[in-house]
Amino acid sequence: MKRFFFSLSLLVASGSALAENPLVQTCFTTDPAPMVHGDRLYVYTGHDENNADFFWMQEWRVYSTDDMVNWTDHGSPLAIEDFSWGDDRAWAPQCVERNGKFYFYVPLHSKLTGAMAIGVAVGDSPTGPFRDAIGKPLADGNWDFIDPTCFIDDDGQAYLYWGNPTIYYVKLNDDMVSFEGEVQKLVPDAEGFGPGKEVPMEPGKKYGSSYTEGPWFYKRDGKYYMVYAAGGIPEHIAYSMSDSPTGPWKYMGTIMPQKDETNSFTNHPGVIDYKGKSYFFYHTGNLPGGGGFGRSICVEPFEYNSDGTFPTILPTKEGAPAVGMLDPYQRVEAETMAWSEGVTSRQNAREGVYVSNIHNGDYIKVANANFMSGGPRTFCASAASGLRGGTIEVHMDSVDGPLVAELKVPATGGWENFAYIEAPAQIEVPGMHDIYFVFKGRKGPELFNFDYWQFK
Ligand code: FUB
Repeated sequence: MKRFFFSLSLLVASGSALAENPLVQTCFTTDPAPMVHGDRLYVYTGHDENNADFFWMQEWRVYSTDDMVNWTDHGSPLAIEDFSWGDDRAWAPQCVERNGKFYFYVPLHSKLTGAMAIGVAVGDSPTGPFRDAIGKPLADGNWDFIDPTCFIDDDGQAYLYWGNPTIYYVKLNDDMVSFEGEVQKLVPDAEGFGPGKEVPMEPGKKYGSSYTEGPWFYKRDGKYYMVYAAGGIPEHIAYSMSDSPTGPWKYMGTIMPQKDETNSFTNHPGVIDYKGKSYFFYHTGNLPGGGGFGRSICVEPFEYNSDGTFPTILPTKEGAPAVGMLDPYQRVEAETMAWSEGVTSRQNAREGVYVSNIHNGDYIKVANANFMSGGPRTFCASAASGLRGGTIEVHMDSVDGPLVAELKVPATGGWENFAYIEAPAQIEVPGMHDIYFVFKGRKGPELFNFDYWQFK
């Protein structure tokens, strides 16, 4: 089959795909911490439990993209059980790379002190596996000890900041898992971190500043930025700037105002540049069934003002435009998706992450697939069913758009007995399309699990 490769920039410019917020629909995801490695953007998250009444969080998760619209679920490479000294509250993480190792800083509840602590795990790849790097907390013993943020300065000095509502920091040693001396304490004041509001139930008394939690520390064009959740509950996102990595800090104002329509009393920032554009990550409670303890990560594109300050960034449903496209003639993991309804993901040692909990009428959307000029001829997928299976209908551009293929998934003798199955393509669909995998079968039970797909 002859295929023509058009200029990437031409096709991307003409593509209209947008990241849809929230970015992940298969489970609740919180506290986004972006990191660029190679040509991919990774986002490390927490995971709110279904029907939770507090932040009873048990694991951290990783997602990645190379086009800002299709996100791949890498599962959970780190959880509370990986820290022998921890027992609960897998809160806001950040992962950074140094010398080919990936350092995953996390807050969790410590069995040693009965309070929160900062832990550090290490892995050889951005998706893990990760292991507790030191077998004990990096910093322990204080309810303030949450939400670590790490930045490695141009001179190689790494800084770790954290804290709610006090800010703490250390200069990490080159090993990234230890530091010399005492933890430094920075009590945020109004000049550095904005005016504090009144303390509820204590008329006339004000908090010392607007800083609340969730710091995100980085440097851009010689200036240091601290972006954070502010204003107490409900939170908005504000920022401060400095000429030095350890302050003094100057309050610079609000980035994302508190909006009732975010349906979450917390918010949490992560800021990064990727493929020449700037992105602001945050979370809302806007997945169906979500709320203050059922949050979901989102992204907005933005441009810094010419003086390096932030514009106001508002939460949207649309998110960020595509900066790339997907090749449907390569194997694509089923857990790579722009949007989905009804399905969740699971992972095992052999397949890694796969799509599960598939019922009649559920679907997955994959955006900006470039079929080029002449195909496809065949649709292939790997799926498993411990019952009677079902059908993957492959539609273009909407759930009831042109039908390209109908792939019958048989009973494979087990929910993890994956079989490779092919179906002929019924029509040609040259050019750029959004692909919809619409799942059909008996109404009621789970139909099958879905590991990967490819067109030929
Ligand atoms: O996700 C648990 C906690 O909620 C985080 O540590 C805070 O930043 C807030 O988002």
